[in-house]
Parts: sequence; C-alpha cells; structure tokens
Amino acid sequence: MPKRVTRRDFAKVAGAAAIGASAGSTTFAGRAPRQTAGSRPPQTATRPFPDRFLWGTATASYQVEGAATEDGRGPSIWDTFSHTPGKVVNNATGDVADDHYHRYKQDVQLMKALGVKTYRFSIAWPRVFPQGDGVPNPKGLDFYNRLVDELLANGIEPFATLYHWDLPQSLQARVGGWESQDTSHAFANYTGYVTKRLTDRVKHIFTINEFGAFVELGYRLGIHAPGLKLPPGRFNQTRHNAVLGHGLAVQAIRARAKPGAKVGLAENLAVCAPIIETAEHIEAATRATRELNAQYMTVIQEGRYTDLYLKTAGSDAPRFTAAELKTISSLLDFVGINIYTPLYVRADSSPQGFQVVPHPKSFPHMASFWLFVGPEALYWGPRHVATIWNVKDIYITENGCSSSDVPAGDGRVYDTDRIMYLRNYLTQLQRATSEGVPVRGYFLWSLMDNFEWADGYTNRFGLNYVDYQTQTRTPKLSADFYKEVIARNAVA
Ligand code: PNW
Repeated sequence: MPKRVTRRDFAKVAGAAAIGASAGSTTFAGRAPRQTAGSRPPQTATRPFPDRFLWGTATASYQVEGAATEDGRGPSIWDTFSHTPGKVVNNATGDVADDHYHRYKQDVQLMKALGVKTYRFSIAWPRVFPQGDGVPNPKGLDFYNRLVDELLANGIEPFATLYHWDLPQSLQARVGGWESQDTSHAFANYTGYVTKRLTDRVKHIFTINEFGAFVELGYRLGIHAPGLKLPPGRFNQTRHNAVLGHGLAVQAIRARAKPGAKVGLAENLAVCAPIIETAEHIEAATRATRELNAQYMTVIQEGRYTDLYLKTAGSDAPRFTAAELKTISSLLDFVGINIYTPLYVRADSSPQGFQVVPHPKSFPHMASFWLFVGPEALYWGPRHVATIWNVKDIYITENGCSSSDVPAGDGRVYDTDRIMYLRNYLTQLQRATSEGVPVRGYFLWSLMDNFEWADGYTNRFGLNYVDYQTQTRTPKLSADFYKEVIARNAVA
C-alpha cells in the first residue's frame, strides 16, 4: 500500500523548496533562477492610496485603560458584567487591561514608531459623569486632555469616540440603560459637555461605536453587558432609543463644538458582498445592505425605517414620532464603518430579492470564530455607503484580526496570518479608492492587544503584543508590515 502523505510531509517538501530558493540554488528544472527580479520589491506603486490618506490605529477605553476606580471614575456596565462569574472567558476584567491610563505616553510612542498620522480612542462616559448624568467629574476628563495634548505634541491627530460600550452602571440600574430614552438624553448631555472642552483640539468626533454589536449582543443575545435577552418589542425599542441617542448627540455636538469640528459615527455595517460580481448579484447585495442595516445605518441616513423591517416586526415594531426620525437622521459630516467580515449575498426570486448564503464549514476564519476572511468587504463596504447614501467622506474606523500570536524564542510574534489578512483586505480597499470611492482614512484595530470583551484576553488583535504580567509591549511582525504600508502609502 502506498504511504499516506501527511500534512507534515507536505510541509517538509514546501520547506525544502523555500530553503533552496532563498539559498539561490538551482530549481528542480536544473536552471539557476534569474537574479534580476529576485530582491526588487514588486511594483507596489501600482497599488497606491490617495495623497493625504489618513493611516491610523484604534482602541477603546474599557479595553485598554484599566484604572477602573481611579480619579473618581464611576462603575460601568462592563465592570458589573465582567465581575459576574461566568460572563467573560477566565472571568477576566478590564480592571487593569493595558494600564493605558498610566502608560499612555509610552503608547503614543508606539504609534509614532508605526508612523501613524491619527489615532482613534474612546472616552469613558463614567469617568466624565460617574453616575451617567448629574454632577460631572473634571478629573475624569483631564485624562483625555493629557492624552490629546500628548498626541498633538507627537504630530498625531486625535479622533474621539464618545460611546464605546462602557455605559455608566448607574443609568442601567436606575432607568434600564438603553431601554429608556432617559439614557438617550443623558448621552446627549454628556456629549455636549465633552465637545465643549475638547473640540478646540479634537476635530473629529464619533458619537457611538457599533450599534449593530452592543445593542444586539448586550440586549438581545445577552453575551455582552448588560447581559439581557429582551423580548422583540422591548428589544426593537432599545434599538430605536440607541439611534435616537446618536441623533440627539449630533445636535448637542453641533451646538457646543468649536469651529471646524466634525461629527460622525462608527458603525459595524452589515456588508453584503455579491457572491459573483454580476449586475444581478451586485443589485441584490446593494438591496440587502439597505435592508440588513434598517435599524441603524439606514434609518440614520434616510430618516425612515424600511417597509420590510416594520412589516416583519409587526406589533413588535418600535414606537416613534416623525420628530424623532428627523433627529435620528441629523446630517453627518462623515461616516465611519468598522469592517471585519462580509456577508455573501446572491439574487433570488424571494419577495425581498436576495439571499444571504451561509458559510460552508470549511470557510477560513481567524482566531475569533466569527471573523471569516473576506477581503472584498473592504471594497463593497465603502462602495455601498457611497452609492446607497451618497456619503462623501468615509473612514474605515476599524479593521484587523485576531491571531494565536505566540511569541517565538526571540520574544517576537511572527503573525504571518495577520499580514496575510491585512494585505488582502488593504488590496480591496485600494481597489475602492482607485475607483474614486471617497475613503479618507483607515484605522487598524488595534494598536495593541487588549480586553476583547466576552473573550477576555484570549483573542489578540494588536499590532503590538502585550505581556499582561509585565505590561511589556512588543511590536509583532505585522507592525513592521503596517509601518511599510504607511511609509509607501501603498499596499506592501
Ligand atoms: C468590534 N461580532 O467588536 C469592536 O468595536 C471592538 O471593540 C472589538 O475589539 C473589535 O471589533 C474586535 O472584535 C465586534 O461578533 C465584536 O461580529 C463582535 C463582532 C463584531 C465586532
């Protein structure tokens, strides 16, 4: 019987070929390889990004700051949730996280080493208003004043998100969090307070990060804080209250901002990629993108819920007024989209005219089970936003991936899988910009490994490896890759 060829055998053969090639030996055909093409970089100049493209990285307060009780910070729903046994892998909490609250100067140097031009961070609401509303805590805002000054002193432009999921626990306890419009109004009040004090230096403000994640995971599926599984009627109302909070915040920001400040949001749009790029599937994917974002991006852009959403929800549809829809759809200066993975869509003969094709079992994904590798998302995401809603300024506010990230003997992490992911995604983003899709910048998630919500510290997304025992940061191989992308302003 012939010996079965194992994966190991395959690797050996491939490895031998690679070693032979790099040593400049003869190929299997017996001819020496041509020297000329060998070490010259490929013509990456053919994949350039627009001039002044804004390269950046991103983090969020609860995931990196730590210092959970310092300088008057109140508890957030994530403190409560992570301290509830069984909610987060290994019962991890953000009590210390990356200790960024104390190490922010060092972290700004990590950004500088990458060569990023901008940094997206979030402001912890319970640092600024420990109870969510009522009396502010100026010491809490001081941290962001220090951070912003440090960024600007190092030539890095700050982009600030006002809500990246750390809702003050007091609002959850007193009014039921986003189940109540009291929270929407408290949010607007807090955003106005911050805007007045930061927009002399921070010129780009995001209201809310990812309705499509925190509302769904926190109030419907119960796997994120506050861990609720609301019935459909109450849940749809919660979705509505969240977008209303966004709209009220846009108005509060406009009322209090210093000249030149711009406002947008950062949404994890459901990106529908056509299974094959034919007219009928592209049309279906476009229609699907509108419908599958009905509760968030679509109502924000169009000022109305789609007929299909309202019809499907029936008596569980949210209750709303025309004035609320007008507030929700307050004009934005730019749109941020967080893109990790697409949905593959095909045209079909159903009344809605599209079908989401499920992933086969063998579909490749990164360390996070949900992070299927679909680089086309970075082409179709911004293209849909530009074509469906005529948006003129788009930012990719998050993109990146988790990887197993085990340090090698020399202490470095050779995350070739992350580089593979980034190179493919950036190639599709470059395809979009080269066709004139108005993408102005890209924020890689994340600057460094951090508290990955319900996954605790198990799934790492950073360009810098964090040793949580010592708080040492070590650039991964992907940091070198990203540095090269930024330096060339082209896919490397
Ligand atoms: C985003 N999903 O969250 C968040 O904005 C970040 O805080 C987070 O660390 C990052 O992506 C990586 O996860 C998501 O289940 C969480 O599809 C979950 C999903 C998507 C995005």
